Amino acid sequence: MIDLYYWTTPNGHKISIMLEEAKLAYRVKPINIGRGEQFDPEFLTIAPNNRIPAIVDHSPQDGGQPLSMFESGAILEYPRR
Ligand SMILES: N[C@@H](CCC(=O)N[C@@H](CS)C(=O)NCC(=O)O)C(=O)O
Repeated sequence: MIDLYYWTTPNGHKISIMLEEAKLAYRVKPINIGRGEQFDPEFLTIAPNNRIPAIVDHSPQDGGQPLSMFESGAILEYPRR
């Protein structure tokens, strides 16, 4: 399962569209950037650039620990089954 840290912006939509098209299971975790939620310390451990989108893959292909990733271009290139 992938957690998508998201807000309703074009960069957020890029990732929700990719996840839908790839038919991958994901949960949306809203980050209201208008309220400054991108600066919450818990979110900064996932996205130290204080920007959405970001993801946490709880089942990475290598069977390792949950993997967090930020930057929409990197997320789009991240290989998944
Ligand atoms: N280069 C980044 C840009 C991400 C970005 O600018 N996100 C905006 C929303 S579209 C954001 O989270 N802004 C919050 C802020 O700057 O504090 C990417 O492609 O992921």
